[in-house]
Amino acid sequence: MRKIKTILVLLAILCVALPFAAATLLTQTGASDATLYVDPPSIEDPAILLGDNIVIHIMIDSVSDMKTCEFNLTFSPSVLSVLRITKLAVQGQYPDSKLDLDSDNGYIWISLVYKTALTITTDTAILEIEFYVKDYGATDLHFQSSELLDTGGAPIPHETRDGFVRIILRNIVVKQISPTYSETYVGRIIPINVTTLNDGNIPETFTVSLFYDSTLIDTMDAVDLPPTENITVTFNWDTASAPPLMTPYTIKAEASTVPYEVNTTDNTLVDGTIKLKIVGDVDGDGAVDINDLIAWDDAYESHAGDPSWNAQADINNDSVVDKADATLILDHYKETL
Ligand SMILES: [Ca+2]
Ligand SMILES: [Ca+2]
Ligand SMILES: [Ca+2]
Repeated sequence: MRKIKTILVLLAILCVALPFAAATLLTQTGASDATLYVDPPSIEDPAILLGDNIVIHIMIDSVSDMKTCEFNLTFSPSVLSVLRITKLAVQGQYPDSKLDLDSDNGYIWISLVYKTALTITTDTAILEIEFYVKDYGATDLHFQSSELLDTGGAPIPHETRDGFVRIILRNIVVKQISPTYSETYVGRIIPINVTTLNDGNIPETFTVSLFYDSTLIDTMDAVDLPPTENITVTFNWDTASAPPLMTPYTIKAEASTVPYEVNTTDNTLVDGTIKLKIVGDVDGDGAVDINDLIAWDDAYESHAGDPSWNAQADINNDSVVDKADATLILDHYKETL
């Protein structure tokens, strides 16, 4: 009997306590919806340039009986500086405020106190901040600390959502052209390396085209090249279709431009020349004659790297100067440009 009584008492306590617990839970759940945040959540517009201004809002949502809103918002002082902070009227009220702004160290500390505590049920802007764009780069607009207080001075649980700003730099630069030969025989395939740099701060996809004089050799793709990284692509120029000339061909590389590119001049590089010769014209004077046979003879039986080696006497490009090369000279004997 006594046991039953005890159980009944316990049940009675639970019946009273449970609704309270549930109510407390509901209150907390409701309170945790309170959010202090930056709007827009992210600014990454490539049209924003150095020296431009950008405006963000500090917003609040789902809060009851808020008397005080206080926070420290940090940002990268190398990217942004603060131009203006404007208090906005909420439900007809402008709050009293204290401000500690430090653009050199990148923070805004502010305390807003409302005469009549606010109950806010929809996304509401409480502050407008205008930044000046100092440099390229990225920065969070980070709530390092924040406090919402009710009329009694008790903290209101809440979430914060940071903002993010990226000042986008887009620039492709052709850095280097490295032809394998400066003079060679018509018909050879010439590998030419072209090095291109993504000098911006976002990954880039673009094309690189290589020309001899104004004639296109080929176009190749660079896909998602990360910021600050180089890519080297090898073009194989089949010279069979280009006529041999006394004047060397000029080699030029062009990277396609990307939107909002800050410098398009450095997308083009003219670097290096390649002289295309008649097959057998060892000395490159425009005629295949006895002088070329003499030059061949001087290099006879040499291998690449030997003291007497002459790459131009190796007509068939097999790294040795021998009779096969003389045969090619004789095949083209008396030819001139
Ligand atoms: Ca460029
Ligand atoms: Ca010659
Ligand atoms: Ca040879």
